[in-house]
Amino acid sequence: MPEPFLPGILGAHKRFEPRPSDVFLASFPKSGTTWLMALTFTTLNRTKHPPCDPDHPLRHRNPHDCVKFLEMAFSLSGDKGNVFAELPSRRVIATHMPYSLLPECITAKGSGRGIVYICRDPKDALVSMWLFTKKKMAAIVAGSNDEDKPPAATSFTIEEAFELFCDGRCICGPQWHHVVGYWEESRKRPEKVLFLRYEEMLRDPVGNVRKLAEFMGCTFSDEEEAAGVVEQIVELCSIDVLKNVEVNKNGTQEFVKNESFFRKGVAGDWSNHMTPVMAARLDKIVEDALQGSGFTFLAGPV
Ligand code: PAP
Repeated sequence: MPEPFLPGILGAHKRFEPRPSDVFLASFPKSGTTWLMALTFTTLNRTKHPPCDPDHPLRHRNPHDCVKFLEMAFSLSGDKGNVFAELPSRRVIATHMPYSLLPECITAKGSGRGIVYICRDPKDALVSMWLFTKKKMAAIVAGSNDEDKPPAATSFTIEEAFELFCDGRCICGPQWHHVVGYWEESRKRPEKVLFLRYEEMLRDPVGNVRKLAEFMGCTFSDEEEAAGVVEQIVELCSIDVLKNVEVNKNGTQEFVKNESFFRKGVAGDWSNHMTPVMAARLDKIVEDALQGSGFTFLAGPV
């Protein structure tokens, strides 16, 4: 964990007050969080904001403005108020924290609070994170008046990113530990943790949105199914639609342009940036680390 994240994590542990109806979206960075935020927000709020509404919040707000990160919100608010206290129920809250770092009030047995985890092939998460980091560093450098700007911020190579990732030295790393922590919990308590796979969601978005709704206790009615509401949610939250929303083309979050959250949105893009030798090395590291866990990234539907 980078040091600047620590006060936010501590703040979440000390001051977050959960509600039984909360839904937590957990992920290793660059695994499809933004997509999951959009799908969850739209699914839960579909009565108030029908997905076909031309004025739907996602048509003028970035998903990161609709769903906040637990640790980041506490980090930004310092010792001041708890931004989540002001939100109406049902709240949707995101986190990149590993399962082992979640506040006990969220994980406690019998707490009834739902966690949806999204997992992605580590090679694609790595490539996505590397490209995002380069963009973020370039934006920080461009916005800085400091004479001592890091001179070669954007020259961060895939080889450098790869070595750090293989060592588990990246935000929330090692990635495979992050995934397995949630996967194990989803096996022990499937009613508490829903484990989704980015690649499966690309293959069958409608089926996965149905699964998500069922998990959150808001299954689509026959009327909604007949009216094509699930398909409308999938369409609204598709990368092509979200990419073209004005705020996602020109808006910003803290040091990050909103457009950086929407790149290709496919499975297997790693092969355009990593050599087969690099891929085989990472696959082997992951395979060795996961031995005995019963989990594999190569599995089909879980
Ligand atoms: P975060 O950790 O900063 O929140 P996150 O949203 O988890 O990022 O991951 C970004 C990835 O999800 C990007 O992948 P890529 O770099 O390989 O393209 C991004 O393109 C992808 N993504 C964002 N929105 C969608 C979407 N609606 N459908 C599918 N993929 C998406």
